[in-house]
Amino acid sequence: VIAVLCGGVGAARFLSGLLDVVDAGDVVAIVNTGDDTELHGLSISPDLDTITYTLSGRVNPATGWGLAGDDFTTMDALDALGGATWFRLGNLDLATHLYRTGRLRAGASLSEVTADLARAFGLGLRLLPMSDDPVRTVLELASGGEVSFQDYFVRLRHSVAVKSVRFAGADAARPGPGVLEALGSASIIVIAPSNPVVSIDPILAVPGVRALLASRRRDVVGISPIVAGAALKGPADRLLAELGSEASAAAVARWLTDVCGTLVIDEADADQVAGVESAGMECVATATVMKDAETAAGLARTVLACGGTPDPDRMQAAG
Ligand code: FO1
Repeated sequence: VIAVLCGGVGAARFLSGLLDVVDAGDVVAIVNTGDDTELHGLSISPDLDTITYTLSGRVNPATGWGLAGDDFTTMDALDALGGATWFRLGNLDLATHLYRTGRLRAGASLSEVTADLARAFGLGLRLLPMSDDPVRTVLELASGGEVSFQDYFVRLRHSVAVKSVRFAGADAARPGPGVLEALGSASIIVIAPSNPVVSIDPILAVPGVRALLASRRRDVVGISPIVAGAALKGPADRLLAELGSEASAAAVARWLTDVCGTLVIDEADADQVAGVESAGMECVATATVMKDAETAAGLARTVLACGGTPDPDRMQAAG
């Protein structure tokens, strides 16, 4: 089994490549729910949906979230009523949120609903929320006050400086069903190229997860989401700098070194290898910018070949 800690868009792209080289039945994705939000009375799980939509081939390719070909006439009608429309919910996307909300209201767990949605979208891998209990990323702004993740990321377009980040509910959250078992039995654990601050840290904050990865750090392989000093998408570079670190592969290594033994960085960052190694990690430089399916598959092969305990199926896939 290959376990992958996932955020949103970057993780979804990596999973696409991974599923080109191994059987979906061997993959378990453990997904951040700190971005989750309630809007219009609907329970919305953006990272779970981005992965589901991407792996089913139905994601809006221009944005990396929502559904291709969706339209927003319901949003327009809501706007005409004076409703909040800053968080864009397409008509087809709304079906997912209506379904999830109805099931949760009827007593289903987020894990059960996620498994049913994954099946409905034809996915073969296991998609596990990091917890079925509410965990919400909260950002304290340098200008004062706190905002939810989606307020920060979408309404404020992450254009404000952040002083600190916390994960409300994490201490009381239980790992989702199967999460610790998958992390304990996987032959390799991959930290996808997601934002270490607001996508990976929430997963590590779920009680038991960080300690388990630390005990298996030699089998944990991460992929730097920072390439040549910048994030490919989103605010990871600014957040690292605002929180006292810096936007570099070596800084990502320092951020993850207690739970991760190997960092895969982009070939553009060959000058960062020494910095990654001085953080106590193995370092492999390769093409990590997943501009097409071939690059994503190649990255997956490289990741599988450079970490974890021997597993003939996995090694065969690594080529
Ligand atoms: N991101 C935006 O920048 N603007 C949006 O209006 C927006 C709507 C949206 C609706 C559903 C969904 O699943 C994701 C959505 N996202 C939007 C992305 C969302 O903010 C994610 O949390 C980020 O991609 C970070 O993972």
